Amino acid sequence: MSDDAILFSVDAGVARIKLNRPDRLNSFNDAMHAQLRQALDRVKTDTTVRVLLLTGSGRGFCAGQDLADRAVAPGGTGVDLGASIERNYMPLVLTLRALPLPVVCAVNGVAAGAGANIALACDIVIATQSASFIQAFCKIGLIPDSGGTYWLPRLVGTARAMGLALLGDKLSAEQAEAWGLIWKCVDDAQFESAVEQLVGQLAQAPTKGLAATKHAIYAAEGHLLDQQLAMEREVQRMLGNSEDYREGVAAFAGKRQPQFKGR
Ligand code: T3D
Repeated sequence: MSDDAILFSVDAGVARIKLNRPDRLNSFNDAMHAQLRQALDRVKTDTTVRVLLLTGSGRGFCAGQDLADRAVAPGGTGVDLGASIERNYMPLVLTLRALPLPVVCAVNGVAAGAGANIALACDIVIATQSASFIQAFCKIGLIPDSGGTYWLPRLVGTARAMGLALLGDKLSAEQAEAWGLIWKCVDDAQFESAVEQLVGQLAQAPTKGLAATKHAIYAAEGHLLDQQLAMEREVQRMLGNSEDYREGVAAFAGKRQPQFKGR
């Protein structure tokens, strides 16, 4: 096993981040947050990267905060969790949402606590059939953080959001797909190839257009129709000047496959 809390690589337009504390179900400690921040900084600035894949090592995706790092005990003093959220979880979620490229989360096993909600912060969530999602916070007296109270009602409606958050039951990947919490659940045997096919496709796609699409869809959550239409007009104006748009139209006319450059 590697000592690195994450594994990071960039190849053929795909940046890969693998959470790598499998003996702790890839739960977050400070080292993992720091290494993740560094990797995301590189993704932000490396113009060769056209898709980011986030996944986990071993049998789990991520079990949220490493509770072994929280030295609290009954009768003792509390801890300022707000400081941890401010320093680590908030910037992580906001960075994933803001990246100017598609972010795929491949949920390879259990995703619990902040682990579940960081998966939901990604643009496309694909899960292996044996994976599951657990809003574990209620079992330790906390609220769903890392965007949990924001994504859950939007993705599955208030009734299901409440059930998941207040009961902390395990939601299977299949049920998560059926409820619209995630994009897709794939048989365990096909999971790896499905993930590779997905990131391969996105790495060849018109990155600027995809980035603008994700940002427009997220912006729609706070817009009225006329505001959204105005936004679409402005974004389309910008994309009409992109190299990839010209290539897409030329490829269509020439009845050939487009060769997008992400510009
Ligand atoms: O603190 C702050 O900064 C505020 C932010 C908080 C964000 C949060 O994420 S709070 C929520 C924290 N997470 C949890 O409460 C989940 C805790 N884990 C579990 O409930 C279970 O492990 C799972 C349901 C995820 C999986 O269960 P199972 O039976 O498949 O595995 P297991 O046996 O419980 O776990 C395997 C090992 O990983 C085990 O270690 P051991 O006994 O083999 O030495 C277990 O202790 C360890 N582990 C799992 N989750 C965590 C963990 N160790 C530390 N922290 C964890 N979160």
